[in-house]
Amino acid sequence: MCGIFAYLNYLTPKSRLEVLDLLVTGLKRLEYRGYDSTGVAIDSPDSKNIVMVKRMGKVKVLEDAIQEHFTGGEYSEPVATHIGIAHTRWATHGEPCERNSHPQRSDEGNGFVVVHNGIITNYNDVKTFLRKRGYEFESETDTEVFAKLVHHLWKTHPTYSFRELVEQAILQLEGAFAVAVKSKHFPGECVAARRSSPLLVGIKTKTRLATDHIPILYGKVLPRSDSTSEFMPLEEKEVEYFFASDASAVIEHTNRVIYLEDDDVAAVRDGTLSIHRLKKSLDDPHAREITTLKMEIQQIMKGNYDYFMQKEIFEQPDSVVNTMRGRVRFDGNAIVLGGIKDYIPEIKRCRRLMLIGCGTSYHSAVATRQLLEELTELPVMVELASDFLDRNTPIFRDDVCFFISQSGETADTLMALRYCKQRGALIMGITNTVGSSICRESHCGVHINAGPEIGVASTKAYTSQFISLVMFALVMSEDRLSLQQRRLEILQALSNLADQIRKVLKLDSKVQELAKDLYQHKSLLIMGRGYNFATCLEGALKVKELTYMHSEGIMAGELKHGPLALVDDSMPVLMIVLRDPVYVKCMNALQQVTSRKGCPIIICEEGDEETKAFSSRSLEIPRTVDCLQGILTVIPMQLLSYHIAVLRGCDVDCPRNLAKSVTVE
Ligand code: G6Q
Ligand code: GLU
Repeated sequence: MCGIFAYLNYLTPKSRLEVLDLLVTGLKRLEYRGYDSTGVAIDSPDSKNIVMVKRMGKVKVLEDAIQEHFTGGEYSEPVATHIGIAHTRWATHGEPCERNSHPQRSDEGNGFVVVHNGIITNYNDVKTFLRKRGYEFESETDTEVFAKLVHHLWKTHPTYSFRELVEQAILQLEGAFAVAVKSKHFPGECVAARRSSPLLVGIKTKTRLATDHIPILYGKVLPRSDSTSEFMPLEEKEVEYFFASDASAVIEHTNRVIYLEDDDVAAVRDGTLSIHRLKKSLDDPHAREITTLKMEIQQIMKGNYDYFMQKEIFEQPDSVVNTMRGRVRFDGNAIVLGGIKDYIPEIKRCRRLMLIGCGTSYHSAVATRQLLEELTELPVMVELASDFLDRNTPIFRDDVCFFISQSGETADTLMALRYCKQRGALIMGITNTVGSSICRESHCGVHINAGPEIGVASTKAYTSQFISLVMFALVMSEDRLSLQQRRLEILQALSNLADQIRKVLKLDSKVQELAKDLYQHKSLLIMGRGYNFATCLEGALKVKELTYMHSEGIMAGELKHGPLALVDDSMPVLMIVLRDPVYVKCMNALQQVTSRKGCPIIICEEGDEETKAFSSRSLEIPRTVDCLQGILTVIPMQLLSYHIAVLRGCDVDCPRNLAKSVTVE
């Protein structure tokens, strides 16, 4: 859930102040992942001790504290080799406060300090074990047991290398986590490991590396004094390493990264990186590949926008095109999804499609279900990952299961994936994050290519997920003669989508005016049905998470079964009424609302005077094919929640209690 960032410079002199600067910048890039408290650890000026600064609150608070704390001239002296670790937390165990912030330490002398992402589930047992051996705990975190366990192992196994100590500790722990560890007993060394939480290593050298592969090593570790011959022979001497929870924190330094896999332990000693596996399995590769990232630094900067979310909303004309780029050929009406094309015959033979995700990603499944049913002629089940797991849902070998996730790391979705994989289903990942766990564990999939999404509230990922699923439906119906007319109509609409989104974005100032009417209210009901029901759910989620107002997405068909009782002249209501197959039914709902003195804001089609006449406040959006309308209707909802949040003084990019990547169940 949190952000881990560590930086090791080997024979590349940097002052501690420069190192701190790098650490803080790294944390700022990761802040969207969790942001209730932060901390850093670096070497003391004589390099014999470790100094930590921790603060409650956001990275800015830590940055100010660092400026106050590290004032001495000795912090400006260059050091040839140094390792600093840093963390931005999203508390799971223990309230957010300085004491519970990371790095957590092994003892008063800061022998081992650790930053940790995720949860150690058996921490209580380990705590009891350590308490019996005299350890006293100073925080409520699960993390602290890790630091103290490493310390205990160090005392009882004095010949173990740093990596071996960390490995041995991890073998005793259960849960889903990633860690980076620093020790004053092993200066200049860093060890990092992952199990179910993301972690990557960035490598920066002056010239290109001699190899693109880091061999994987197993078994006994050499004692500390032994030669380093078992390590990867990096020919470069001067080298910098970055350990981070995701690529956005390293991209400004290097585009060469290794994505660690579960049970990998990465260790740097004498400037050399080695990767070890905790357990050997038959299908393990022999090496981890160094990947070259294509991401640009500008992609993760805010540019002229006030917030990342705002930037990401306005990027949608481009991001939807990027999702289709190289896949949809509008001239020949052909669609190729490279990541699944070899599996299409198998998918066509399946018993049913299961679409599984959480939050916004789940809503993209709701939005496209009807079209998938129509174009694949298969039963389509749409599932919230958490509920799907709670129910122990029956899964069969001839099921095709889609896992939809922007981050590709959401724990519930990943658990559901593993559950289905074990039962022999075909696993398809729909993610935005190349190299993420969901990507790697899927048999096949579609990268939605929306570009990095930093704002915690998902916007452009939703529209790109939507389009990816539409493209899949089009691929599945390629050889159905009876569906060709429908396919052409959709392809035609896809080619106009970017321009239509631009048009919708022009409603921004009008939406801002509506936000002024709404922001002091306590609640907002959003009603619609058919292809636009998903927009109601997604709009209500955006309003809740960004503005802390109550909001509900209501299926208009359900109105008279209960929700109508909420409607009176003071309840804010927004209704989506488009000229699609359920228009008449939506009009009935509109009448039911207005006859209870409700004054709904209406989202309708451009020039639809008849519908507009029902309200003094409306937003007109361009007409497109029914199954793509949801892309155009969700954008005013994204803008509306954004403007209400700004007016209410909420932190748009970092809503309270939330984090971008939910790597805990
Ligand atoms: C919404 C949030 C959230 C998100 C889920 C699933 O604005 O971003 O609902 O969609 O937490 O996340 P992934 O798509 O990364 O799996
Ligand atoms: N479980 C740890 C804690 O509560 C780490 C949480 C995180 O991932 O930020 O401190």
